[in-house]
Amino acid sequence: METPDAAVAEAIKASGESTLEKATAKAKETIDQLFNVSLNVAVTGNTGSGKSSFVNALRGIKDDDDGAAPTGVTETTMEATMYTHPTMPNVKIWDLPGIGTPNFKAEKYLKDVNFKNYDFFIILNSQRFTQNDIMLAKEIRKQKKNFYFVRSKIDNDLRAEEKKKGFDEQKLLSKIRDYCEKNLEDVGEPKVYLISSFDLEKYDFEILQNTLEEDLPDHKRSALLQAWPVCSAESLEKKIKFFQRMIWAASFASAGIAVVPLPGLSVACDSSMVLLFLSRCYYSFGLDEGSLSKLSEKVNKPHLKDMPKSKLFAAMKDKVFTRVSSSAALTAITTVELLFSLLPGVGSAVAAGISFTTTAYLLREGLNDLAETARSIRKEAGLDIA
Ligand SMILES: Nc1nc2c(ncn2[C@@H]2O[C@H](COP(=O)(O)OP(=O)(O)O)[C@@H](O)[C@H]2O)c(=O)[nH]1
Ligand SMILES: [Mg+2]
Repeated sequence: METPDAAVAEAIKASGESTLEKATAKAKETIDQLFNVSLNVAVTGNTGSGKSSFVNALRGIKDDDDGAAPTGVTETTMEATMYTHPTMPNVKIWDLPGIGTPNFKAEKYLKDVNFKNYDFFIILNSQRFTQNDIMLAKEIRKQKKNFYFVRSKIDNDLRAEEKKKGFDEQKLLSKIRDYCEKNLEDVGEPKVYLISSFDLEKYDFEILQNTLEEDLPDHKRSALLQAWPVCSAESLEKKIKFFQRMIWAASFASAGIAVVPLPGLSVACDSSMVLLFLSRCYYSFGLDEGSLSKLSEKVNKPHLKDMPKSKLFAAMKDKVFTRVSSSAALTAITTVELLFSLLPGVGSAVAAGISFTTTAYLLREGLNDLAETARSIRKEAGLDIA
């Protein structure tokens, strides 16, 4: 490990600032943004187009999980239903009412659902886009918000055709995409993303993610990167790099800057910030119980859930009970435990007063450990060819 001065100097350099004071001030802002940034995603479209299923998919939960948006039911309210992201309370996915009624009025609809609340809209359709979709998109644009057209249930279309002679998946996908886009010439030929809520690893889900990242302002992009489900090896690596870039700030924050990222959690205690940071990584990489059980069901490998993993992973798995990172669950892991899991041989005397150097080291090692675990699970699941 480096000497304390070297670690501090390195963190200042990573901050892009020239002095310790400026770096700590920037760290406070960065960490505050990391933990508290809000994002509101509106999911709209016809009744039956797959809105509620898409909402659940974005939240990384199964349709029959507790707290899932009910699917396959006819909507009866004209109100938007809010679903918080399971691990980021400030990220909210809104299941909007269906727009399929014959006398649909886009302007009134947007007013009714409080359109100002949303960062962007996703307009779903499982067939061809209709006049209502187009009217809605135009009205959203008029209100200076972004919208994205998503053609849902694409797995159904493929299944219906795959037994036919001469079936070519790429050709069929292009055909559907062209058909939908032609249908939308009226709104300036926007891109249409083909998606199956049952398999986010396939089709255009990742392209949609990349587009959203490009379109969102910096601070919102951070929420998206953390909350968006892992849908490819690349998207996992992007998340890992994102958290790596935050380590300098988390190190300063752990060193006692007055930041209170969650109510009731004192960051005066060095380990809270380290744990909070690592728990964000843990959830963001899809290592929590809910995500793993969803994955193991999908690839039909029950053992994935219980794969032997790192000591840090085990320490977090046993202690982080709820999917929302609550302060109570986090403080249940003690500094000593964390140190033992990451730095075998470190005694409790050291744990009593961990230094800047140790904190920075813990953050880096902890992140690497979780990243490796996430990579090996993807490999074992057969998602990435080794
Ligand atoms: N095959 C397939 N079925 C889907 C998909 N998304 C939704 N569904 C099904 O379509 C039906 C309507 O979905 P739901 O999410 O309730 O639509 P909503 O009325 O727009 O909220 C349900 O039976 C879902 O299981 C998908 O991506 N693929
Ligand atoms: Mg619904």
